[in-house]
Amino acid sequence: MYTQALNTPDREDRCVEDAARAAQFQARIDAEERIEPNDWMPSAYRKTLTRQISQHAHSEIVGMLPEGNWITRAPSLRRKAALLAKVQDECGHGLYLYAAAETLGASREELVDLMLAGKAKYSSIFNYPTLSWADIGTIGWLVDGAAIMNQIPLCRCSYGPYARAMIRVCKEESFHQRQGFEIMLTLCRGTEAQKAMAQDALDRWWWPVLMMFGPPDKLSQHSDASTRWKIKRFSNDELRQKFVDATVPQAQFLGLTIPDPGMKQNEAGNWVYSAIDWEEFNQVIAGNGPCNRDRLAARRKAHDEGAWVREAAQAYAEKRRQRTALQAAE
Ligand code: FAQ
Repeated sequence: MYTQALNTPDREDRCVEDAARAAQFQARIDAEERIEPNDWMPSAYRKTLTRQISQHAHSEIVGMLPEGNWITRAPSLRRKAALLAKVQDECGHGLYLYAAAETLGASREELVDLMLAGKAKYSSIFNYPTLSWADIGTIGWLVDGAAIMNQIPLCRCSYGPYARAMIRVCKEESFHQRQGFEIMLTLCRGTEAQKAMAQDALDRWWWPVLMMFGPPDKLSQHSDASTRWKIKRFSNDELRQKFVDATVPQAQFLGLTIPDPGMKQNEAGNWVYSAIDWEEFNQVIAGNGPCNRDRLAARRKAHDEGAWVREAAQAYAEKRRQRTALQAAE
């Protein structure tokens, strides 16, 4: 939908960069103006947005797998309907995001191919297994909770199509977070075994969720440029801290223990957490997490099995194009 707005004949002109244009561009950003697809932009801005938006899209699509694993095993019809709707929402988010990435000139096919070839990243969090029903509650509560913390500021991102896509995504993620928290509340108010299941899920997901916010600020390669361009409004560590501060009282309300015995509240009221195992994060993003291979194999299989749908859609579009051309010629 967005791609139709692209003014392709001007594309080469738009690539001609000079200092004056770059200064004008930065002045627009500083004045909080939105950058739109046909506006001139530095190629590095286009590149980093294509990278971030496509990685975000891949995360939504791969993120369907850990929860999709529980649709057939949800404990009631109501839980099943809610989970099915949530997983479909994540698919929708992936589609808005691919459309937003396409406005920057990359095609969806090329972006998806990079992911299937293992060359494009997606969020580290989706490389962990969902072992019990409590994992579904924990994903909604913590993974969607972390996603919202990161994505609310993206609604004010300088690039219009991304910022607008984020508004709807955030509304849906808020609902997902609540349904996850409600699953946790039900388990925590249930039997001892149910509460133990909830605690076990929190123990396994806590540290990987903190890693979702990305490397510490001093190691984040893209942060300086993304902050200057107002793609990022808060740093990785700032968002991680906001998330921890918001989550500790929720865990206390549930009666669960965050698996960080060293965690303390400082004078400013922030919860100071222990060191994160960045070696684990590096391994996961290098393709060596517990489920990386399974996730990519599942996406490749779905892509291959869906080839007929893409071919049928293309054949239909071609038929319509020919019919319109014939009608115009009459
Ligand atoms: N996993 O220099 P930085 C969701 C990479 S959606 C994997 O700090 P940046 C919804 C990073 O790409 C979750 N890779 O990078 C849902 C870069 O590598 P590159 C996804 C990571 O971009 C819920 C390198 O490390 N959300 O959960 C990760 O400035 C439930 C250096 O890092 C988004 O994508 C990671 N965790 O900041 C779905 C939000 N962190 O590209 C289903 C948009 C970093 O040079 C179920 N993205 N890397 O090869 C962002 O806000 C940013 O891209 C950050 C990273 C904050 C993720």
